[in-house]
Amino acid sequence: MPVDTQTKVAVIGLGYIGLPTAALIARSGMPVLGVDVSPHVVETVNSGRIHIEEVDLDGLVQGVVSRGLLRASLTVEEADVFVIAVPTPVSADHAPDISYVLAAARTIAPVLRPGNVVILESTSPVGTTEAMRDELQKMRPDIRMPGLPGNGAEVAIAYCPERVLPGRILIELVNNDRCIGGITPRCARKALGFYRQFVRGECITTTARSAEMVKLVENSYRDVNIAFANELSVIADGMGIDVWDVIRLANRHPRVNILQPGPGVGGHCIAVDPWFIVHGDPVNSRIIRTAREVNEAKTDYVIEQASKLIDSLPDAEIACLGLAFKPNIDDFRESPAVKVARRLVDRYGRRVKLVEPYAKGLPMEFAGTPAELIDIDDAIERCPVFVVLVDHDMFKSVPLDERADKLVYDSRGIWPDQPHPTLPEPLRKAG
Ligand code: SAJ
Repeated sequence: MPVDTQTKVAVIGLGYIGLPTAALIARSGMPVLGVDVSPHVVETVNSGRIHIEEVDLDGLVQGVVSRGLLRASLTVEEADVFVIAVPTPVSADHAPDISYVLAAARTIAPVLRPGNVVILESTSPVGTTEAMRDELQKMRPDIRMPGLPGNGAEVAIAYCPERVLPGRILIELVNNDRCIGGITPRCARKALGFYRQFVRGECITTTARSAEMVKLVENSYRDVNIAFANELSVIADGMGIDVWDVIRLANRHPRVNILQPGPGVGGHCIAVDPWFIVHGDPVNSRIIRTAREVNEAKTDYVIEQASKLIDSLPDAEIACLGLAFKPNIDDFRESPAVKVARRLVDRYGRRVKLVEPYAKGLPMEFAGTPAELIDIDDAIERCPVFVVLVDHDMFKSVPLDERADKLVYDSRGIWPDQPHPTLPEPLRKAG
């Protein structure tokens, strides 16, 4: 579809989703204003640099800023399309907080004009797009909003969730299918026309409420399936069975595809979004809530099992392999590996060494502790005990002869050929 280079776009929130989205829209030829509350973010982007880590994003941002297609500001200006990509955190009691979305609505309300399209991309509890519409209507009674009694809405409001995988954001933003939910069918069609200009994947329209649920369901589906694998791993440990072997063999069934156990679920999405559903219907979300509990409990289980192994070799140095929340990325947000390593440092102090090829320095969670960052070669030389927390390719490629004499607790199953069992037999039983 030809790009309408006259369409002015404002992206509210320049975080992990907002900044790559703004840069990609700009690359397609539409002028984009990125708005953020942080002066540091605004300055960084305007100088053509980035404040987050994501593959190839630096070059893209530098290119579109230098061509004048993307600029950042603390204040919003008039535009044709507004894309909102602000955080929607959960509170300690798992209640979703949509205050940033409503604040973004209040930010754009003064510059809103008839003919505008407003799109929410933030992961949101069902009903948030309508709440955003109500907030806009409150501030702009002069503009007719969609889906309210009376005809002839003057602006279009839609929900279109991002569904990109960290580490592949730029590829997936363009190639993934998009689900576009309008407050009315007309709103959906308007938003569809916008996305078709820079998305190569299929764009499918639905209602705003369904689109909100689609996003939550995708991540809950994954959480439930990871919980199944994590539950199996604990059961198999108790029975003295190798869970990785069981999963590999069960997955040879044409209709079985079990995911991989690990030290818990990290990142900002899969461990959070299921709570939005549970909060929306606590009585009926039994599997979804239990899956969260199983995945959270797995982190404590790994800490206890690793500790038993460590206790069997008093005074030995311990290498924790990996801190990232998943393999081959430098993202430590909500990482179960960080939680496990931190608790081991609390228990075993300076005996614990951290190995993380993607860390530039010691992550802040370890500030003030005796923990030390060492490289994998040092670990192989110095540490008789290995606790594998992340399945980075670099760890997987360590050959057997370099680790055959190590006592290994492998929470990711990266070394099926490790000669001694993950846990000595008596420790397994005690687990
Ligand atoms: N994990 C396991 N076992 C597995 C798969 C994953 O323990 O078999 C763990 C990972 O180690 C990690 C966590 O789950 O700690 C999440 O990793 P992930 O790769 O499954 O997902 P994210 O959080 O990087 O991105 C997810 C994606 N959602 C789905 O795959 C349904 C992505 O498409 C979403 O856009 C993203 O959440 C988001 O922003 O919501």
